[in-house]
Amino acid sequence: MKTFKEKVNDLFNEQEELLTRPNRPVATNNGVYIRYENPILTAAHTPVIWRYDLNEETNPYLMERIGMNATLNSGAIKWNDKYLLVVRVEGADRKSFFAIAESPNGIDNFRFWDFPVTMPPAEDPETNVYDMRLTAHEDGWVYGIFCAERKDPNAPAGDLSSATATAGIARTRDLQTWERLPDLKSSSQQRNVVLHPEFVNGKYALYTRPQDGFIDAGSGGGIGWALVDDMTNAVVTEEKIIDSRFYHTIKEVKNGEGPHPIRTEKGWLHLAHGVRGCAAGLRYVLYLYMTDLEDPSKLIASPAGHFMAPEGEERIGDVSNVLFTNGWIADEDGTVYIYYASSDTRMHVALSSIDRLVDYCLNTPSDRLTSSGSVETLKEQIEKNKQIVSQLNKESQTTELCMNM
Ligand code: BGC
Ligand code: BMA
Repeated sequence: MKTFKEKVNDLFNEQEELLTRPNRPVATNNGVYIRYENPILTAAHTPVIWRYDLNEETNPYLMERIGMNATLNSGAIKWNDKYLLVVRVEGADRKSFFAIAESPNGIDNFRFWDFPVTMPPAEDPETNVYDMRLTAHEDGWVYGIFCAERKDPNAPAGDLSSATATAGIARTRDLQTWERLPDLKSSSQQRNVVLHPEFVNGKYALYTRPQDGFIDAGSGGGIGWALVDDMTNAVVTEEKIIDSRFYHTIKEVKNGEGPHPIRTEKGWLHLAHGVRGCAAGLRYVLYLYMTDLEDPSKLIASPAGHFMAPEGEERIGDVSNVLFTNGWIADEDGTVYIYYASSDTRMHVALSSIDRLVDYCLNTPSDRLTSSGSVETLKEQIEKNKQIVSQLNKESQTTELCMNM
């Protein structure tokens, strides 16, 4: 029989093994990004000191006292040369909270800080918070914008599910202490609100996602854009849609900005999620688009379809058939670390580069929105390729002839 102390040691050792497990790239040939073998964070990565009472007197069976259910939709930032995620951790009690995990290389060895984030509640305290987007703004603050969810005050008695979604706003200088600012004021509910990193015409610029109800985007046409004077009292006065939803596409039901866009020579590079309905429920996939450098609200590239969709184990989880992202990090060398969650359960990383993602956006055909349009797009590529292939064949025949001589 192991002693209590030995069992405690086992817990720490097992976790150490999990945390230090090297992550390896998975061979793929799509040329756009590389997936990695292991999820970078799971509920089992949350610290032992969170979950267990390590006192033999109060926990003689060494049980998990506070269960953790999932680690998902994480904001990301490079901070003092470390890759930091503000993880949405969901407890067994279904409440989400934020906690920071850091890695020296962005692909493995992610480790949670000892304490989760203490996020001061809003004046009208919310029940649940989730999906933080981080923006190191040129004003010097790091902002975190997230969804603050409350029970719908207008729900009929007995309806304990209807909720309202509002954009919660906080800022920090050290990622340790967070100052809560008033929630975004908007005429509609809001989820997936993201702060652009630069001032635009001297104002703060927000990507928004107006929605009629808690789940339905309804008349909300897609990803919106609003300029705001003051983040300490952020009010959406005018909002325009910059990336629309369309019938029979991957984003027909809903879409939402992922992390804030990356500035590139050819325009702002955006990562977003698109949602469609099907018999199995909502299907969430990731897509990319680009907007103009001078006017980040002007769409300049809109490649058709999804960029990443759930595969294999990613398909299964608490909310299956979901990929969601709200964090990526672009390194100085152009490498892009895409942090995404699968099925509201675990976090992954995929690697790409600014050049590849921009090439993908500018050269992937856009959606002609009908089957016949898609066939035309395909035929154009086949025609061009047939010429290249016949040229290649001619060349290889010549080589063969030469070699046979
Ligand atoms: C969940 C979110 C989800 C939202 C809409 C919330 O209660 O926590 O993960 O996106 O509902 O379905
Ligand atoms: C929501 C998002 C995410 C979640 C997704 C799937 O609308 O905001 O929190 O990953 O649904 O459940």
